[in-house]
Amino acid sequence: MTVSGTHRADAGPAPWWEGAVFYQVYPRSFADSDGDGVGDLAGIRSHLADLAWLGVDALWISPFFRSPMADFGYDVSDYCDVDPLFGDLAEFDGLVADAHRLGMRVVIDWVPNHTSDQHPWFLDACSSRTSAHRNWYVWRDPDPDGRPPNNWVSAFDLDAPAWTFHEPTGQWYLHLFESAQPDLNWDEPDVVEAMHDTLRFWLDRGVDGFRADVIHGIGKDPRLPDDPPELAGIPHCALNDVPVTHARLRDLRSLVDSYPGDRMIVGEVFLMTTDAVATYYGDGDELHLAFNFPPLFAPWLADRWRACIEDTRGALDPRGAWPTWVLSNHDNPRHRTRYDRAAARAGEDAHTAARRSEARARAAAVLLLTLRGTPFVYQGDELGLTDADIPDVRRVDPGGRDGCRAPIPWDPSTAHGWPVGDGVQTWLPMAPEADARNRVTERADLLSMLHLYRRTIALRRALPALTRGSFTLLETPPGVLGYRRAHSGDAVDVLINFTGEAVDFSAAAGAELLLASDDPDPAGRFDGLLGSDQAVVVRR
Ligand code: TEU
Repeated sequence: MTVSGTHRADAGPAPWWEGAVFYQVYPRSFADSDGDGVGDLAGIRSHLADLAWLGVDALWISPFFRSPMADFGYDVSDYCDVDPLFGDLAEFDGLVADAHRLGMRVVIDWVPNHTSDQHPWFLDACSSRTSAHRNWYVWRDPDPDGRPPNNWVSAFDLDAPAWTFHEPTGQWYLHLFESAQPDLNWDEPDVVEAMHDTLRFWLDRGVDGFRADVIHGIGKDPRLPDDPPELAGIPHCALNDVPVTHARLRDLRSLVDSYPGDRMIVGEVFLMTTDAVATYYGDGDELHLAFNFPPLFAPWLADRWRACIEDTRGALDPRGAWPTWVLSNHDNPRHRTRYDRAAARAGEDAHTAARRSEARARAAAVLLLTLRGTPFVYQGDELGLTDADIPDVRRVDPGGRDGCRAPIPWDPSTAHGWPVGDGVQTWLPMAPEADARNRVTERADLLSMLHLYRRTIALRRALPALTRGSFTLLETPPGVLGYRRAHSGDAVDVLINFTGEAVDFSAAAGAELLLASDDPDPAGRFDGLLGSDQAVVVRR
C-alpha cells in the first residue's frame, strides 16, 4: 500500500480516530461525586462539559469494572458490570449519552491478558484440576527442583517470577503482572468466545471503542521458553511478541468492525521498539491504532525527538498505519516531571528550573498536538500538573505509580472540588500546586496552560494541514525541531526550541504567527527569533 502525502489514497474519508484528540480519564482520580475520596462515573459525567470546552474529541476511560482493586481496576472480576465504587451501568449509559450529545466519543479499557484472581472463572479454575475453567488459565506442573516453569519475571517486582504455586491443586499459574492477576489462556476457545462476548456487551451499549490493555500478551509461545539471559531484569510483558497474537487480533478487528458507527481499538503494545509495535497494525486488519511508547520515554532533546519521529515514520508509513503520540499516562511520571528530573540530573539549578519547567511543558503540548498522528492527552497535563510527592504511608500502587495518579484539582478551595467530609481524605494526596493549577483558576486566566491546550486543539481543528496534512522535517539549527504540515495548498510550520537560549530562525522571519506557546494573542508576524523553550506555529 502506498502512502500519499496526506492519507491512503484508496481509503476514502479518514476515520474519526485519525483526526481526533483523545483525553485519558483515570476515574479514581478525575472527579468524585459522593465524597468517598475516590473518583467515579458521576464525577466524570459532571465534568464532560469542561472536556467539550477544552475541545477533545474522544475520552479513553481507564477501568471502572468490578474489581478487588489489587491493580486499581486492571484486575477485573466482572467485565460486564460497573464496580459499585464507580457507580452502575445506568450511570455509565448516561455518561455515554451525555458525551455523545456533546460531540465526544467514549472508548473504554478492556483487559484481556488477565483477570482478577477473584474472577469467578479463576475461582472455579482453582477449585480442582478438572474444573470447567481450569484450562482458562495457564498452568504448569512443578519440577522436582521446585523452580518456576521458566525464568519470566513479573512486571511490578523484577525479582519475582511471573508464576505462583497454587498449593491446593499442586500447579503453578502464570501472571505477567501481580499474582492477583492470573493470565488468561487464549489457546482455549471458550476463553476467546467469552472475551468476545465482553466486547459485544459494551459495543451493544454504544461505546465507540476500546483501549486494549497489554494486547500483545494474548498470544504466548506454547513452549513457554525462557527469556534470553541477556534480557534478565526486563519483565516478560515487555518481551512477549509471538505470531499467534496477530491472528487473534484479526478476529477482534472483524468483530469490532462488524458493528455500525466506526468503532475502534487502540492497543497498548508495550514493546520496546516502534518497529515491533508497528506489526500490530497488521495489514490494516489488526489494531486501528497502537500506542507508540518510545517517544513517551524519550528525553526532551530535539535530536532524540527527531529520531523518534523518523523511526515512527519508517515503521508505520510503509504499512499505511496511522501513528499515535503519548507523553504521559497513568503508568509513568508525567512528562513535565520527567523533563524536570532529567534537567536537574544534568545540573539545572533551581532558579533556571523554575523558569524553564512550565515553558518546556508548553512546548511539549504544542509538539504533541501538531505531530502527524493521533495525540492522547493524560488528564491533568492540560493543567500543567507535575507528579505528587507521595509520603510512604500513602503509597498504594504495587508498581509505584502513585505520583502521576494524584487527584485532579478542580478549584482553588481547600478540598479543590473533592467533596470529602470529616475524616475522609482523597485516596491519594492532591496534585501539587493545586491552589494555582486547578480548572477554575486556569480557565479564568488566558495565559494558563489550560488555555494553551485549548487554543492548540482549536487550531488543529481549524487547519486540516495539522490533522490530515503531510509531514516534512525542516532543516533547523541545533536544539530546534521543525516540521511542515501541508494539505490542499495550505502549509504551516511548527518550530520548537528545546534549549534554554533564544535561537535565530530568520528563515521563517515575516511568516504569519498562528500560535505561540508563551503568548495567548500572538497576532502578527514571526520576528525570526525563537525564544527559549518556545514553540510556534507559523504560516509562510
Ligand atoms: O500496563 C502494562 C505495562 O506493561 C505497564 O504497566 C508497565 O509494565 C508498568 O507500568 C511499568 O511501571 C497496563 C496498564 O496500563 C497498567 O496500569 C496495568 O497495571 C497493567 O497493564 C496490568 O493490567
